[in-house]
Amino acid sequence: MGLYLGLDSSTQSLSAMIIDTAAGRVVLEESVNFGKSLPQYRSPSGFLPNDDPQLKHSDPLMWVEALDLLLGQLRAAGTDFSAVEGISGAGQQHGSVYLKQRLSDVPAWDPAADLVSQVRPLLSRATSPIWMDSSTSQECREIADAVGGDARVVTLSGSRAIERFTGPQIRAFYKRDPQAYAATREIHLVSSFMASLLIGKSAPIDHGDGAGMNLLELAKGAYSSELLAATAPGLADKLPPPVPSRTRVGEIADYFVKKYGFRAGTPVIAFTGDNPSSLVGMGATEPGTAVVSMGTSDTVFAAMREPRTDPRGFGHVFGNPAGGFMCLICFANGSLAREKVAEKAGLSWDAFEHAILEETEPGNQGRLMLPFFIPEMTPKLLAPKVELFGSERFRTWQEPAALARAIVEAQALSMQRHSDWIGEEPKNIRVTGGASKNRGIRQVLADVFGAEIRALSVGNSSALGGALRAAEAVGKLPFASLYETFAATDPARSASPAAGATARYGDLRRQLTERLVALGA
Ligand code: XUL
Repeated sequence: MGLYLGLDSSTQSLSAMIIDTAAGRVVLEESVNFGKSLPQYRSPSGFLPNDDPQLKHSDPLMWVEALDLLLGQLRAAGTDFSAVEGISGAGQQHGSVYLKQRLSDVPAWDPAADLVSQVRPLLSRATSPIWMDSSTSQECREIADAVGGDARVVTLSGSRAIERFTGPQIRAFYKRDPQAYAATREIHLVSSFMASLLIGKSAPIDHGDGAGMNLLELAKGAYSSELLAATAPGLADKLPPPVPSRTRVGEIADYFVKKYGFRAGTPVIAFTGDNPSSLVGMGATEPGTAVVSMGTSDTVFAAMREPRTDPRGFGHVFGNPAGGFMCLICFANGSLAREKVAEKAGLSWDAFEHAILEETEPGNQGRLMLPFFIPEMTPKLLAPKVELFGSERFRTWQEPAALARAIVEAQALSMQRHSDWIGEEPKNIRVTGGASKNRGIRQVLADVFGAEIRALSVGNSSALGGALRAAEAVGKLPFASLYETFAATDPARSASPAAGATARYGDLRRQLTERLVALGA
């Protein structure tokens, strides 16, 4: 039949997509929203509320429980798991899970009990720092100093030492709770943890997501002894090995065969990070097409011809799951900032779109807004700050339409400036994520970048990427032919630059650059 299952363990939900490669269609999509379906974890947005805005942790047991819940939902929806020929998936990047035992050393999951009660006693750390955490500046400094400076970290790992990356987070854990660190036998990324649950053993870490740890030596695809030593003692023994993304990491555990009816021996392909997975799901694993993903965070990413690095230190180089490398720039204040501005300006989401398209014009009469409601990584800003600037007439929250355009244009200009180091101006941009449904936002991206904007018909590109990666690795179907079927663009959701619009951004681009430079970017 050719059914492949892709999973996406993201900040707010765990999602599944099943594709049928023989019929060329998505069979079904299903999702568990952590806040709504698992309120007992007290994480309405997928992480534990904390008074300190820099601390962002999640309960990893929530992800475990979500897996049983999701598979149960899929079975209730009539899914015949015995027809699934391969599984892969993705996890939110950088987050880490700490275990007292190697998962390969624990008894097989018992199908008579649920997964969460079997994983609970294995945790050596009750919570997992996630990508939104920005509490490790001190540790980043220490790691960079230990290896001889920022430039050395970039050369080795493809990024500066970054607060949310796994290495600095591990160092912070080691410093804050050395006993618990010493009692930790294995540290997983969210991606390798989810794959481990499925195979009932320790799954390796793929090069795509592994590159977001500040621990992997990109050129070699192996952990860097310098970075390991700079991060925490004995770390090499606690990490699963790094592997190419298309590695078959094991077979589905008996637990899932007995409980949900998977076929014994169903192969599981290494899980990767949500962005690398999305690169596949968006059909963008060849250079020339950039992706703008507008979810909780906004990310801009693209396959790279050669592994360049960002001289300003904000962008990253990760592994491209199809081989080679990809670049990525992440903006924490994505949808959250757009939604906050819409709310403060008293605009519904439809009114927000209307304001951009019908009530304002490209260039917004020189008005811009830099909106940082939560700590930002690009540019690095640990204390939230919202700044309106531009023309003298733009000093208050009383101009809702101008505000809507101001934030969207500033975000697009910031994406453009912060991706200039890639050395290639994208002429084709594919957009994904909730905000990409907004016609106004698509038009601003087209105008600012002077590029054709296309959205895919499929919604969750990260889950789709998982299913496609399973089909490629297990079913031996080339990505190019899979893209033709599954990464088709939706003509109703495209945008082209309006005549003369791109040229109208010269002044705003200059203003924004000045502000970014003033912020140290
Ligand atoms: C990328 C990043 C985020 C998360 C979101 O570096 O931190 O995009 O992957 O899940």
